[in-house]
Amino acid sequence: MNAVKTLGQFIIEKQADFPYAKGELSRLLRDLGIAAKIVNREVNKAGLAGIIGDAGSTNVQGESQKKLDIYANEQFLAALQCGGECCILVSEENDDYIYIDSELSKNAKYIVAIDPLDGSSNIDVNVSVGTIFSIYRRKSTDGKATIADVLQRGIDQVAAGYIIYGSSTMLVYTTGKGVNGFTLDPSIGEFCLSHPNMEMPVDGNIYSINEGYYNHFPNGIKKYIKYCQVEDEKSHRPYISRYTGSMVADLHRSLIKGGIFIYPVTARAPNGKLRLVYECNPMAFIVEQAGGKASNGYQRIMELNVDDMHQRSAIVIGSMNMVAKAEELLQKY
Ligand code: AHM
Ligand code: MG
Repeated sequence: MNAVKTLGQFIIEKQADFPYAKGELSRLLRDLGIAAKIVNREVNKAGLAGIIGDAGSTNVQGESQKKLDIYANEQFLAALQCGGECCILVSEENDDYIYIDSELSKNAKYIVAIDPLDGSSNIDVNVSVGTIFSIYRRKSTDGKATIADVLQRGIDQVAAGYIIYGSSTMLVYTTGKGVNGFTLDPSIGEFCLSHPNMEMPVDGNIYSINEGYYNHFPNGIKKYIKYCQVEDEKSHRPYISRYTGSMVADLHRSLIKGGIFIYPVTARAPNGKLRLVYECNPMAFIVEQAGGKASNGYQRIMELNVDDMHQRSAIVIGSMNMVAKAEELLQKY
């Protein structure tokens, strides 16, 4: 009989990969896992709990907030406050970064950036949503952590992960030594290792992009979409198109089956829609660790400078060869 390995056991085991680790990152990951279970419980019964729908407020980006956006944000903040390992939280739902001011956190070394509930427009219709997180080590050595600690590039991430609240709930994360996926077993309330050493196929035949905006796309993206649709047996084209409106769900599928996810600049979103710090960078870290590629079409996502914690970026991410082809066309046209 195969023994079950829980997320908690796995994290402790992997701590040995970091010779000087004192267990802080492990505890931080554990705290995020606990908050994920609480959010999962509410997402699962959203229709019953009166928490479907808009909260009547907007976030810093002027997007309307769902009640579950706010709930998830509160849960992750509470978990980090109790954990004592995180000094600053950056969230899609908060205009400014939040100092974690608890007695426990006074020597905290880590900064967490989070999109607590990504794809939240899908909640009301029972389609998968996700959480995306990114973890940085603070660079300043004394006093309070500063904005410079927050504005680090993606290559400085020490860990990143996502939770997908789907037909099953999974937590997938990396600390820079490969990618591992854990499925929540609701009967024991634990994330259990189900997808060890995830590797993204170098090629695929599924593309994810909101084609409704076709007329607003740059020429290179239009050419790539046409390339996906051409009949060519050798390269398995035409490709299949899948787009849920939840980046986590679309990328999770690409990670497992191979594929490409694109959110380009558009006439209406001249800098792209997705946020660099808590959407693009963590997903780029995971995808690269699984053998895939992530860029804005011209430059590696994780090397982009961060000037604003809510800044947006175009993103072309997924299987190595598919991303390379999209980049080639973007740069040519
Ligand atoms: P959100 O953070 O406000 O939920 O927006 C992010 C989501 C992504 O998950 C998804 O890929 C994208 O927005 C969908 O946007 P659009 O409806 O413009 O295609
Ligand atoms: Mg989001």
